Amino acid sequence: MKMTFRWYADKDSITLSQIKQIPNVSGVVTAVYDVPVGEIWDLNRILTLKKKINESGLSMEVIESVPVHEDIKLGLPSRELYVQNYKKNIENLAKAGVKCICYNFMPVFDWLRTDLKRVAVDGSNSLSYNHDEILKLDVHNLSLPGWDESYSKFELNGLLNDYKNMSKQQLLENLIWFLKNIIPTCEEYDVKMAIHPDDPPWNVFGLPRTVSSSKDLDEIFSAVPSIYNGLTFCTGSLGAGKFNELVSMANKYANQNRIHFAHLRNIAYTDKGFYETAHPTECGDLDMFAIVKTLVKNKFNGYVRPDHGRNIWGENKKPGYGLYDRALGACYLNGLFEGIEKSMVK
Ligand code: DNO
Repeated sequence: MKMTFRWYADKDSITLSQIKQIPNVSGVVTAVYDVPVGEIWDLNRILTLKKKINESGLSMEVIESVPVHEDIKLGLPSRELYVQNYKKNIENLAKAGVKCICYNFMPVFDWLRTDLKRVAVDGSNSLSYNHDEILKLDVHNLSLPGWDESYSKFELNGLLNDYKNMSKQQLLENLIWFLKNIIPTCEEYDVKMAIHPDDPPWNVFGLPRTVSSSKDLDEIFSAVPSIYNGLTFCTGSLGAGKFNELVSMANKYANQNRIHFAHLRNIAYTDKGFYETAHPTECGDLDMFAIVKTLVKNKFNGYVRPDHGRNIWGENKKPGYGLYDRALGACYLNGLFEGIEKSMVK
């Protein structure tokens, strides 16, 4: 596996040299951030970003994300233009040596939590989700942690309305249309697409979801069988749904060579949802050891990153994306991979 670390480029208060000092991290996962969704990323900007990262001794082989324009998810006629732009982005990223693109197909919100700073008994804080709190919200007057800056109330109401009558099946068809259009470009330029599962993996505010379960993934892969149509195996997102059997999913999709990228993090269930914990198995409800063991057993050779960390040791960074706890997560995961790999060779 190739251990990476998410870095929000110039907007990130964490530096490349700090990331380089985390043992065994070989690359960053990043994006060109200030281009409106659906537009083309200028090749020179991509190359400048890559140069800066390479000069710090790190690689830039994974992009998270190239966002998909809502018109594609909605299946509007303007999707024809946006998909051409998406293909151009794949081509430009390939020219800069990018090998894998993480993206999602969630309408409107690409993750949802009800609290970005749930305080634990040890004083650390992390993101959490409580379904009762979601149900209490007025859908026409939403204010959600982490999203208030992204949409005005007017835009949000418009988008929610656009999706009002869309079924899960229709959203899936729109995803398949998108994949059928872009995968030939991915094959030509050797760039693997890694779809991020729904987070959380159930419908919220009546918005359809189509990447929540093993059944969903099977449909997506059988509709577009190319190996370039793959998965970001996000344990926290899939694992939030207790119906998802993570070890058997890891087994199935690693065996099919579909897992191009793994987001490895742990969560703990509550009566009404979940909260994010430190990475080790004993800190949450996901068996990180069994998941990693299954990946190794299937000769998984993709990219990995520690996912959301807590804010610890007085750090007060972007929720989920501080330095300290993600660095601890990377070290823990490195240890798991090394231990399992070496014991399997014996
Ligand atoms: C949240 C992330 C997501 C992810 C996108 C991928 O922390 O896991 O925002 O980057 O869903 O497109």
